[in-house]
Amino acid sequence: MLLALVLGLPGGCVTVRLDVTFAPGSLDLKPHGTTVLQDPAQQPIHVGDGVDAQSIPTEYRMAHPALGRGWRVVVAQPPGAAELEATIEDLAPVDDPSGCYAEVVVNDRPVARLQAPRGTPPGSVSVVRVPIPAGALHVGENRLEIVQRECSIPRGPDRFDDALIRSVLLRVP
Ligand SMILES: [Ca+2]
Repeated sequence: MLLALVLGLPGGCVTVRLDVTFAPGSLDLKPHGTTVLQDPAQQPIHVGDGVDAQSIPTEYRMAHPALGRGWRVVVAQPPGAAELEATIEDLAPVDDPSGCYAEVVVNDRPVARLQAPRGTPPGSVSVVRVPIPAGALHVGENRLEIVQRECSIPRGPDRFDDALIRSVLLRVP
């Protein structure tokens, strides 16, 4: 899976992204309706630093997960605003005492935080919807990522929350 960290760019140069694993290939954004980035029937993806990750089910838990998951999304015509719907297990809630959170990043720009509702108990599965502003996606290939950000209150070696991405949908009205 680490091989997926190496991204080929147009022009033949190669950059290495250390913290996000990209899904193989690319997906065409449907001009209207739902584009499936991560199908709930696919193997869920453990993201985080792998430290204090006991709440991730053992069958999906990785010793060295990537901090995030990315997808390459090809857009044929300029889209308006879109909505991202993510189903994530053990996502840090808004009132997480350690200040951990996940973020949606489009073409290296943070566009929204992904947080479970206040008071969500650890281990819960949350469905979170956030807007992707018009202009964030451009015509051509885009990189959309869900990334764990460093917790604001240190917990020893546990610096990033661990969570399990079960599905990711992109909706264009
Ligand atoms: Ca962790």
